[in-house]
Amino acid sequence: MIFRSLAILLLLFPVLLSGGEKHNVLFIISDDLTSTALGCYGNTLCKTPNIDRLATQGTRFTRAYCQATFCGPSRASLMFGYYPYASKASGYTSGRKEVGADKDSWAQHFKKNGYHSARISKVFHMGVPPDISKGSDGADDPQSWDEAYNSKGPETKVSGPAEMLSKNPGGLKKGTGSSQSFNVVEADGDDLVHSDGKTAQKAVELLHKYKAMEKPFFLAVGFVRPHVPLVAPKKYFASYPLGKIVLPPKIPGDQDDIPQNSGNRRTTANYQMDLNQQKGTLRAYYASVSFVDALVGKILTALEATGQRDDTIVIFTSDHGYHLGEHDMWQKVSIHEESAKVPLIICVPGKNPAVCHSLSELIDLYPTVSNLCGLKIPGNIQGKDISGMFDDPAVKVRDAALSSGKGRLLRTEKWALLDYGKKGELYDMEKDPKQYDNLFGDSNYAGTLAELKAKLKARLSEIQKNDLGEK
Ligand SMILES: [Ca+2]
Repeated sequence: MIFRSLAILLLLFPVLLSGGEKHNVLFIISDDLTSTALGCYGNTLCKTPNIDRLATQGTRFTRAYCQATFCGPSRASLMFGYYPYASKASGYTSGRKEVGADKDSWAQHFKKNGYHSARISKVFHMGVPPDISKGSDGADDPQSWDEAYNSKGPETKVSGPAEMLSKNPGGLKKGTGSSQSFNVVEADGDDLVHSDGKTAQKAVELLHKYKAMEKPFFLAVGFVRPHVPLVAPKKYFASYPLGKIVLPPKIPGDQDDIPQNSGNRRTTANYQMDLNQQKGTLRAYYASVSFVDALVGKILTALEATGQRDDTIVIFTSDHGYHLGEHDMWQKVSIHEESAKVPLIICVPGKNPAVCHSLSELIDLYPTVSNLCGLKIPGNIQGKDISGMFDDPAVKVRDAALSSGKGRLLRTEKWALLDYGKKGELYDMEKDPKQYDNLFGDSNYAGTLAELKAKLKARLSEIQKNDLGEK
């Protein structure tokens, strides 16, 4: 009996030594994708069968928030594990310069711990479309990867019917640029004409290559749609005739209690869009989302076909959300729910499918996935390990999520405080989940407001105290 136990222990020894299973990690990040466009998050028009299927196989998080509502700082934060306040990586950088050479990014941490790490296309910040048209690295962090690939694509230079759906490109003040304008192209040709099509093809190729590899892999795949320009193969537009498009309800006076600032200025009025242009934008956004969905499907099929699905953690998310006409607002940068919340689906081998309503943040990915793969969590990164949620989706790790744009968002289960200093917005998310009734100036809620402001202040000071310390 003793001998048998000893023999079993000896057999288990290598597993015990490794401190956990070395699952592969497949991290798929979309760009500017709001959860509200996905079937699994309740959209009844936009077709996303592959992402919906993934959601039924893993844990779908309904209250996951980005740490910044635009590309650069959100990606720097989730990849390095620091809040933008702490790292000061608030612009279009990788975050490397700000956090310093001695810190390891999420991918680099895996690379240093026995993983083969690879990037395809936009993971750290890239300018879309300029870096995509050139096939350039953008604000990459080369030390994070064993191999990295860019996917050059024609973007708006592709052939096919094209239109511009805002009379004031960018929707901003005159002369502030047009990189956020609603340029639409129903492109001729197939998926492979485009950057994202090439990205998926490269991912499929690497998954086949990795099948024979001894090391586990950390493969990060970035899609650039549905970021503008809204360019996708024509076939994906076919499901969305303009007559079928339904805009969010237009509530008279809805804009009146939203403070005007640079985060809130991408409105229908500022973009000068008529109803057909608004619907056309939504239609092209949905086509772009369906395009990404089809490509996610191709990658997951390859993961299965190569027999690696059962030992791979699959993550699907976006760098932040997006407005599609709610409050007559468009785009990102606002810190309202549509812009600050992200889709987040994580499939962990051996864990049951679930829907998790607990608050979580993109910054939690680094420590959580490290723990799930048996890697040590670096002591000074600022996210939290939420891996307990895969065993029990009712587990709570945070009592509030924190995001930022022009201002700061503190999101508890019941309240959303959008803090702009003297001005702000306060919403009862249980009674008013669509954020129509701003209670910020309502004296009946002065106590609640003071409590939330104190909580936000404490949270920010805690983050700053714990900034970029020793590993
Ligand atoms: Ca983005």
